[in-house]
Amino acid sequence: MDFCPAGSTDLSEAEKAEIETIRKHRQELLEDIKKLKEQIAEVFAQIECFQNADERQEADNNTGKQTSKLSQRDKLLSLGRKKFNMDPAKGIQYLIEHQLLSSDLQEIAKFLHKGEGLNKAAIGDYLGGRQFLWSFRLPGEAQKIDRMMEAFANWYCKCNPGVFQSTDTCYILSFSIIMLNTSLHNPNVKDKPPFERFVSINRGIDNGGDLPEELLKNLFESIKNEPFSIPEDDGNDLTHTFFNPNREGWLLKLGGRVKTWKRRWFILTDNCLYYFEYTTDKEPLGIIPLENLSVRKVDDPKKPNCFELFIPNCKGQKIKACKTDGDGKVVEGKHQSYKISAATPAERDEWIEAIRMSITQDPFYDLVSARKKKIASKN
Ligand code: 4IP
Repeated sequence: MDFCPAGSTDLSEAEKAEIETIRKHRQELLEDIKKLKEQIAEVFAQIECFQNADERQEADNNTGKQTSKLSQRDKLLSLGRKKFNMDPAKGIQYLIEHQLLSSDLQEIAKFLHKGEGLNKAAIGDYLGGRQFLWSFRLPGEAQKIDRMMEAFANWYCKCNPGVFQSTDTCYILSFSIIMLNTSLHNPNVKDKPPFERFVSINRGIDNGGDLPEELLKNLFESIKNEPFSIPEDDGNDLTHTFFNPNREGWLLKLGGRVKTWKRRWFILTDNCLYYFEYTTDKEPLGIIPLENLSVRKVDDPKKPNCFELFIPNCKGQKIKACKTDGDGKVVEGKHQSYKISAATPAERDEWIEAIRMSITQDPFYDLVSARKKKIASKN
């Protein structure tokens, strides 16, 4: 299915950009699914390989020969890395159990730092508080970002005594820098902050005092001139696929303009809600990014156990989403809200809860304001 070209009529620039983003995202998802399939095939091949090796080993033992320990070790290591990419803690446990890694923290740190065959998001997830931006991606979960940034601030202040009055200053400034980088260089952010705004965001963060303007100016200019970027992943990013969704199941969905109820297979993953006609469909009928949406329980005269997705405080505005029209073209969604009916009250509540957890909220602002409050209460 094709997305409507960015130049189609009736769409504002922002909407076109949004559709373009959704299109790219979809493409990434399809590529991830492809990689995942290849990976699954590889794991199956390895399992088969192990079984054959075991059989050979048994046969060799009977004849007094030894199978090559080295290649067996490589295979186990490769499997351990794959396990790590799917579940970092289990992967490490597997590697330790198979004596491919010692439980010594320094050894584990070296292994992660080398990162061979390891997925950066998984490394970020596992560390949750030990290393920094250039070697893995920040995890999406606010608490983990908080721990990681705190660890960074502590370490930075230890290595650079006297730069900041407290580690909280370093913590807040680091966040401001990340936000500045995004605001200045993300093409979707139209309102580029001037230097004065960067100064005002950082007012009073150094134990109630201000950081030297020159320091802020240097930081601002350096980021403006050259964005820092987080390295691309080596692939294998399982978090962005339908492989392990937060939730999936059948629900009834009410049409946007024509109010017909359709039974659709819903998948909640990666902060989006996807719906399909059949569970086996590769292409979704529609994609609803959950960013800036809210979810609540509602009543409907015709269907039980309803909930709806809506834009808080915005009556009459359409939800940004895309769907396949009758001709198979991808077009903008027409919904001001999505009314959905679950089979039971319990399922409805579980969906509401899962969607709430998935709704993207930029955690940075909450984290920074908590730190600022902490500083204010200290003074
Ligand atoms: C359709 O009704 C379906 O309910 C569509 O759902 C819906 O699109 C259409 O909404 C609605 O007109 P008919 O099949 O009776 O024509 P689905 O795509 O799941 O089949 P949404 O946007 O809900 O996907 P509008 O807004 O296009 O009319």
